[in-house]
Amino acid sequence: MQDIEAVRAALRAQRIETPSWAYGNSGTRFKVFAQEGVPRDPYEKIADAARVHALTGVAPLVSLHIPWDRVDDYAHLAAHAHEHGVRIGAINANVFQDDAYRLGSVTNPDARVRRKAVHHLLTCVDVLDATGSRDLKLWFADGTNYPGQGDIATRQGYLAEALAEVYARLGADQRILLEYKLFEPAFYMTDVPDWGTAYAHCLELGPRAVVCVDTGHHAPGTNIEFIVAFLLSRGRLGAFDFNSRFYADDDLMVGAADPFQLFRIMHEVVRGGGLDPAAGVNFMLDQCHNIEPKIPAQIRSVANVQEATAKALLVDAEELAAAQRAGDVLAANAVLMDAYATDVRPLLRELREEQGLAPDPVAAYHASGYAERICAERVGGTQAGWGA
Ligand code: RM4
Ligand code: MN
Repeated sequence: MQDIEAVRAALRAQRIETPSWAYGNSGTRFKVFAQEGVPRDPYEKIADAARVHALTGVAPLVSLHIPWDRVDDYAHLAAHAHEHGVRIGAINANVFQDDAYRLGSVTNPDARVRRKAVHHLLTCVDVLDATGSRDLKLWFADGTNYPGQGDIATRQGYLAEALAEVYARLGADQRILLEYKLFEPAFYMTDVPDWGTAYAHCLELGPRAVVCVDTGHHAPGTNIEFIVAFLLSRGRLGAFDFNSRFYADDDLMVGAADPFQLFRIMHEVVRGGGLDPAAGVNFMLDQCHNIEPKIPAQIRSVANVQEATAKALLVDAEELAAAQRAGDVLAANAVLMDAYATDVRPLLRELREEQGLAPDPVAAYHASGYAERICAERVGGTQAGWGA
């Protein structure tokens, strides 16, 4: 039997970070459907993130994307977050939306473009300093569309050089989260396509370079929990970008497409000690809400992560280990399935009530009048979206 008090304590301690871009307008390359009440600037995005935290009690951090969330005074933005009861989390460096990056950013064949990209990454470290953030998240859209377009090994060298320069600039408590992605926007070859490449670069850089696993960035059928278990065992699992995919990088709500996969991932996290804050795993969401209302979708996503975590915590580790030692295949599998089949929603409702929160945060959001208020107040100006 699992110690239920330990399960409760672990759930109370878990923190989930929400992304500023989830609150802005988003869509596909076919259409962006604007929504009423969407934030016009990073200050309003942070206010929405703070709502999610106020209702869930476990989401006190919000990631920024630079330049989407560019402001003149980042310390002021951090103070605004603080006033709203949240903090700035990971800083996502965006080097994929400037015309100069057509052939890549840090792996561009032109040294001047590489310099421009590295300069932006270094500027993002300044943002970390100003906001007190720990993590610089690097995702590169770099790659090639056609065989022969670029030299793969040369580009790996450029990547290593750029990463080394940024790593050298980090403060003692700051980290690089290196994210990988199988394909898109480059379709033939991507410069950081998989966890192995990210891990190899992190090893070369040093202990404060760790891998970010975006759950949407794998080929169908990939055993993501293996990747999680491996990286965690080597001290290199830095963060998750949680979301759901049916086909490619769909960025849908975490736990929506395959809640069982999310459970299996969280089982490896629990098993490997990744829930302990000392392990340094940052549980972030990287989602876009194209057709559904954004704030309740974030609340639901936070709850989905909590549910998967609760189920993973309920796995009877001793019984599982005993069945594995005995080679009892069916018993071992049953231990996992029993935990997965448990309805943990009553437990989570109880934990929320203990904290003085409403047991159903989505219902509480709808009852709060916040949605009506932002629709009435946020009139005029330019709504935030990709690129703003
Ligand atoms: C990328 C990657 C990054 C995210 C951008 C918007 O595919 O997942 O983490 O910041 O999209
Ligand atoms: Mn991501």
